[in-house]
Formats: sequence, structure tokens, C-alpha cells
Amino acid sequence: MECFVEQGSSYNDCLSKIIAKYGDRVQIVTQRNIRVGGIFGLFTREGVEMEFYIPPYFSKSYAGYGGGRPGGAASFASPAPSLNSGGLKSPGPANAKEPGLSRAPVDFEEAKKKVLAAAGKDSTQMMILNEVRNIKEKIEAAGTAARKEDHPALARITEILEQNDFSSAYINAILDRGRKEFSLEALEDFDGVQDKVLEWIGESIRIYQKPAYHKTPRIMVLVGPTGVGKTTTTAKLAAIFGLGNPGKPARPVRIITIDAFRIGAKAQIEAYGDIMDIPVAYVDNYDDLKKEIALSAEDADIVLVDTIGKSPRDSAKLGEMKELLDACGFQAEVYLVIAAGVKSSDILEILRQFEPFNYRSVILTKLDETTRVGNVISALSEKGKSLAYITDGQKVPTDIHRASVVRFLLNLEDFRVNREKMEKQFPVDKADQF
Ligand SMILES: Nc1nc2c(ncn2[C@@H]2O[C@H](COP(=O)(O)OP(=O)(O)OP(=O)(O)O)[C@@H](O)[C@H]2O)c(=O)[nH]1
Ligand SMILES: [Mg+2]
Repeated sequence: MECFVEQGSSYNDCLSKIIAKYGDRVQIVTQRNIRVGGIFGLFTREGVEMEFYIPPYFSKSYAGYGGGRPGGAASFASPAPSLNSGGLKSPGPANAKEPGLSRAPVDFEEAKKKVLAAAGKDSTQMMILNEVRNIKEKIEAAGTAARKEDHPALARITEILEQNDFSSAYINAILDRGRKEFSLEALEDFDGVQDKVLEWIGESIRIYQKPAYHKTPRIMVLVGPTGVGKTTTTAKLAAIFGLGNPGKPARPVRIITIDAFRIGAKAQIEAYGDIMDIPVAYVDNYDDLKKEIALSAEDADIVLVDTIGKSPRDSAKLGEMKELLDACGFQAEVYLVIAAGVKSSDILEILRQFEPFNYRSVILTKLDETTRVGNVISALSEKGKSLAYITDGQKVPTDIHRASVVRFLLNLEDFRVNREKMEKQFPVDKADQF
């Protein structure tokens, strides 16, 4: 398996490069536009990615992974971040020997067999794709690299970042920057190095700024995978807006739920509505949603739309939901809700699959269930997405907060956070909590 990186190309270019390299038997599984790079908000660019596999019969003759020909599947991205220009990131075994970077070696042969088995079983494209992604992930994980010649301070930083579940792309970007910006003298002061790295991490976290002006009612739509906490978060927001929060008067709120089928779900949101005396409406089609929105405009300041959880892999259902939600109008603020414990590659997949909803920002739930936030910081930074709110418990309405950089930095393990300094550096607008 090889992963190449090129710049400035179209689908046709990408395809012809794949064919030139692997022959015309390749089967393209997906092709899509991507944004690549983006650590610290720099270097992002439009690119094209094609995922493809080679049917098992033909792939038998290939030598294998690493420097050889591909095995069963590969991913070709074009163009790619300048971070990696030059292409192949090989899982150098030397890295594994370095102190603080010991990792189980990646079993590429076994991974390859899995792909071939998946392809041979007349499987769906999805199965193959999943295997391809798993392999990509393993290669990425093996690719994080403090070099032998790196100062021990950078090796230690790598270790801490890995413990916090940062992705290897993110860690490599930090290391690159560290190598460029720290003098030998600076590296001798580990506290100083740590502070600087925290600052860089803080700079990579984008916080959502709500629109300075919006039409009344403000329409907030929550979409996301199943069970992440959309309904609970809807209730929390309804309570915060509807009952008032420090310095802000109570405002008329309505809840619309696109979850009329599941009895439990209906009862759940109805119970919240009853307690807070907030009207709840149920809709399951475009016209009714449009009518409800129009009706809300007469007496509500804020309309919260709770949706049915969707598997990010079910693109047909996602498409239906998207069409239905178009009834909210283009001014609606769509938020993607994701749970904090998900691994970085899955977050990237969710961010990508929900892209058609044009979500403005992300709400991160269940922060109380994980001690590691590097996965989230890496994925959001890579995709250039902002965070609006975080939730850290099941209690309505107390367990919801406006997202803040400092909160994230404090969540990092093994970093000594100078809170006062970070609060000065990343101030929170106290008047704009919700
Ligand atoms: N620990 C923790 N649990 C939470 C949080 N937010 C929600 N939950 C719990 O997660 C579970 C699912 O929450 P829901 O709000 O029903 O999730 P949903 O996204 O609406 O689920 P579907 O409608 O089925 O897609 C419930 O048990 C919630 O109490 C949180 O911040 N922390
Ligand atoms: Mg729900």
C-alpha cells in the first residue's frame, strides 16, 4: 500500500496518474473533492482524492507494501498538503525503536489479506472502503515521527501528544514547527517549550462566533449520528434560552422535532417541553416543517430543530434528511453534533459525510466521558471546523457550555497548563455565552 501526495490536479489528472502507476485494471471506488492540510489554519487547499482497489486476481503478482507495488487497495490524493509534499510516508521501522515512540509494528501483510478477502467475497464497496481506511489509519499511526536527531524535549512532546490522541498528521505539523522555531537554548527549557506548544494547539482551535445579525426567529438545527446527544442538547439549549441565562432574559422558544416515529423519542422531548413549558411540534416532511417554521416566526425568538440520528454511512437517508431540512431556509444555523470519545479518523468521516448539510459549527458532547481531546482538536483543525458548544453530562440544562480554547487546553493530560496565561491569550467573551 502506498499513499501518494501531489499538487494541483483535477479528477482526470488523478485518474491518469493512478492508471499510469497501477495499470488500467484499477477499480475506482470513490472520488471526491477534499480540503487537505489545514493545521494552524495554514496550507489548506482544494484537492481531489480517489480511493480504489485492484481486483484480487491481478494483485497476487504484486510484491506487497512499502516500496513495492500496491497490494489490494490504495488511496491517491491529488493535490495534497505541502506538509507532506514529496509523497510517500513510509512507516519507517526506525521510528518504532526510538524512545517514547514504541508502537506495535503494523502488520501490513495481514491488513492486505483482509482487503483481498473483502474484495473476494463479492463484498460491497463499503467493506473495501472500510478496510482501506483502516490501513490508512495504521500507516498514519506508524508515521508519527520524532527523529533520532531530535532534541529530547521534542520526543517528550511527541509522547504527550500521542497520549492525548492527537493524529499523526497533527503531531508531525507540531514537530515540524518546533524544529523550525525552537533554538537549542529554547529546547533546554522544557516548560517554555510546553507553553509554546500549548499556544500553538490553542491557535488551532476555532471557536464559533454566532452571527452578529440574524433574522428572527433564529433557527438552530442539530444534526448528527445516532445517540450522540442531539435531543438532550436541544433540551439544554431550549432551557438556557427559554428560561434565561445570566445577564440574558428568557426568550420565547419553540422546539420542532423531526422524530415523530419513535415513541420513546417523542416522549423524551415532550417531557422536556412540558417541564419548561416550551411548545414542541413534530414533523416528518418538508411542507409541514415549512409551515411550522412560518408559524414559529409569529411568536418565537428561537426555534430549535432536533433531528433523527443518522448513520454517517447511510448517504441515502442523509440525503432525504437534507432535503427535508431545506425547509428551514438558508439562514438556519445547522450544527453537527458529535461525541467526544470517537477516534480521530471516525470524526473525519462524520465531518465529511455531514458536509452536505453545510453545518456552521460543531457541538461536542459527552466530554465528561473522555479524558483525551487530541482526536477532536486534530480532526476539526484538519477540516477547518469550529466548535460552538460542549456538553459534559446528562443534566439539563447545566451541563452545556460555550466552547472555549482554555477548556480544551485544560482537558489535555500531562501538559502543565498555565491557566492565567492561557486565559489572557484566549479570552472568552463572557457577554456572549449563548
Ligand atoms: N455522559 C453524557 N451523556 C450524555 C451527554 N449528552 C447526552 N448524553 C446521553 O446520551 C444518551 C443519548 O442522548 P440523546 O439526546 O437521546 O441522543 P440523540 O442524539 O438524540 O439520539 P438519537 O435521537 O437516537 O439519534 C442519553 O442517555 C443522554 O443522557 C453528555 O454530555 N454526557
Ligand atoms: Mg434524539
